[in-house]
Amino acid sequence: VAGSRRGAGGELVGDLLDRARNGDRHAVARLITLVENDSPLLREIATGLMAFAGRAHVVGLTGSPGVGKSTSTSALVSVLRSRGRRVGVLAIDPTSPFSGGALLGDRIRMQEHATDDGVFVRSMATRGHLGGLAAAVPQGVRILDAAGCDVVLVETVGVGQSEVDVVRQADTTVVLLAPGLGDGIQAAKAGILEIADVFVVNKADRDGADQVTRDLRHLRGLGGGDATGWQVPILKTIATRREGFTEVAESIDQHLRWLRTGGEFERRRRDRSAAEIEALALDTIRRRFSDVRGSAGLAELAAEVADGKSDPFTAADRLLAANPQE
Ligand SMILES: Nc1nc2c(ncn2[C@@H]2O[C@H](COP(=O)(O)OP(=O)(O)OP(=O)(O)O)[C@@H](O)[C@H]2O)c(=O)[nH]1
Ligand SMILES: [Mg+2]
Repeated sequence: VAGSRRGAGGELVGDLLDRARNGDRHAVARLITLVENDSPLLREIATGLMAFAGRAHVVGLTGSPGVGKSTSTSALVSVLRSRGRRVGVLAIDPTSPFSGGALLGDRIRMQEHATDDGVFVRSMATRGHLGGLAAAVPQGVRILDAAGCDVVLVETVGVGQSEVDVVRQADTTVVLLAPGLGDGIQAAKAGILEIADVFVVNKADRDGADQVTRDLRHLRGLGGGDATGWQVPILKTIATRREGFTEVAESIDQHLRWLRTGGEFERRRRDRSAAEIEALALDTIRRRFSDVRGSAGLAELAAEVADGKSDPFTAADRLLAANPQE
């Protein structure tokens, strides 16, 4: 079609979007790859998605490497499917030192859903540069949303700020812990306790699960109770035996109902949009700056600072002045 832009594979974005909306998993996968690879078609995709996204319940699942996120996700998918929901799964940067070939492992764990037309599973890797995840994940979520998923589960390893940022983009955040991972402390450090809407203590078949549960109750109590009226549930699961996930699904639904009654839903979605815009804008600035680093005298300025001929503040001002932001 004259005037339409074509992707690397020769597909029209509009055609891909139409197919994705009809549940064509190849189109969904292709679109997510385009987003992941920061394709020049990204803007066109984002524009095309506007009319079809915003319907799905976005649920973040986070926790330390090996806590059982993928196994739990798979078990949760089964429960949601039995309730007739269409489910999308986005596993973010699932390379963890704990399970080694996590990507392959995740595929195996999700295998049971591979032939189910109502389940879309995709992994998404970071693209290396800052801002990448926060900018890319919402588009991936929108694609799954537009493809008709009622629930989109976003699995992310809760170890750093970028993951916390990703989790912030969920409507409901499930934080998983397990005995024997030093998890309470880890989670507190990573700042993921504050963002939990639902706590799941997985590996409840192991010693120490009750202690983790008590620790969590204590930590929850220290929070002084949520003024907004949501009491964060603490649930126990055994993901390998699929035990406890009816309750997890129920809590997630309850949380969504609570979000919708109090106006919190809109507030969270606006926060999410703000974070996304910010990530995109910062990404653009960083890109400009990395062009700058190559071209506009950073080496000379660095030499001046190193030789004591200039102070770094003045040098930074000069670098910016030499490279105006258009
Ligand atoms: N005993 C026990 N083992 C479990 C349970 N849930 C998961 N596991 C095991 O824990 C290991 C890690 O599980 P995953 O589901 O891959 O954990 P993950 O959090 O997705 O791991 P990463 O994505 O690598 O961070 C696997 O060997 C699972 O079989 C459980 O409830 N009990
Ligand atoms: Mg995993």
